Amino acid sequence: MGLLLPAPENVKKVAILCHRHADADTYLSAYALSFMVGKLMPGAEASIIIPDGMSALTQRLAETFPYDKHEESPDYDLILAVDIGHMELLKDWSEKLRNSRGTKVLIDHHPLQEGTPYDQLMVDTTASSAAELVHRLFKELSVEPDASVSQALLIAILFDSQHLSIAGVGALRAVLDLTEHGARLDEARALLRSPPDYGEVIAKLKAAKRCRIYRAAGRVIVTSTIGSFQANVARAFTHLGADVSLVVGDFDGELRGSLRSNHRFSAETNIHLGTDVAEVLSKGRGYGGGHPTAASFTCSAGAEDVIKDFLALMGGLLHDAPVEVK
Ligand SMILES: [Mn+2]
Repeated sequence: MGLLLPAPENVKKVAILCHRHADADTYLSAYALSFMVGKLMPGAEASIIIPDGMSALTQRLAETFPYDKHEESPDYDLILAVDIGHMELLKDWSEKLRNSRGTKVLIDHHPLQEGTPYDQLMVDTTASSAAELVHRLFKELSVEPDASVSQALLIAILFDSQHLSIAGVGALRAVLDLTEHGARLDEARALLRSPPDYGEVIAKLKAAKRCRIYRAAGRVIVTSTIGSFQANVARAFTHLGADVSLVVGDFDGELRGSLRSNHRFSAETNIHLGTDVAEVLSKGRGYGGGHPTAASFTCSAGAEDVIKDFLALMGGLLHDAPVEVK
């Protein structure tokens, strides 16, 4: 699966492309690739391109691992796209990539989409991060990462592998090798820790203080009200062990609701929070939908009415009326 890059003398401009709203994996992989381009093609100018901003975490990481901003070029001789997933995630760069006359390379751990315009691929869906593939590329092309690049790749691997909990052997080998090149695990973990958002903390604790607990068919259902962070609060209730949670709050004269359930509940009951709950609750008075274990809705009814309707709906779906636990 070795990549064949164009000869250095034919490359003046290189674009290293991240997916939109860049996360730690795509950005730090791009950071490492720009170092690699500098080693392999010292005469080329490498630009990291971030189509639609960065996540808050990535913004913080980019202070430690900064990139040089260059004026956008009309075209590039080489485009390295990393951790892209869907072409739509490139925003306006999707067309620029298609129309480019340069060599287009994809380095990705997402499944390959049909009809993509790349000339060369390094795609491995068994990798838990794109950074793991970038590390492999350093090996294949015999480029030694320095301590900063090693640290960047280590952080990206930790980020995308949920702190190695879903890491495969390849990622673990890469981690070991990166630490031997100067990366530090303790520092990587520290850089990934986000400062608390106290607005969210207070919202969670207030909602917890006024939550109501129900049992139906052996399951635990939790409802509460809060004016903001409904989704985070609903998720927090499932982290506490609730099977299903509903959190509602007024926002701009409307009622907003968030629903969460855990995977066991979803698998065992087949209740889809998007189609079975959010859509039903908002029907005729708003709109809603979502995924099996995460959904939301907006509607014009009052909080107490919606909670009552939700409990009745869950009673029907579970064939057992919820009973409040006092
Ligand atoms: Mn990734």
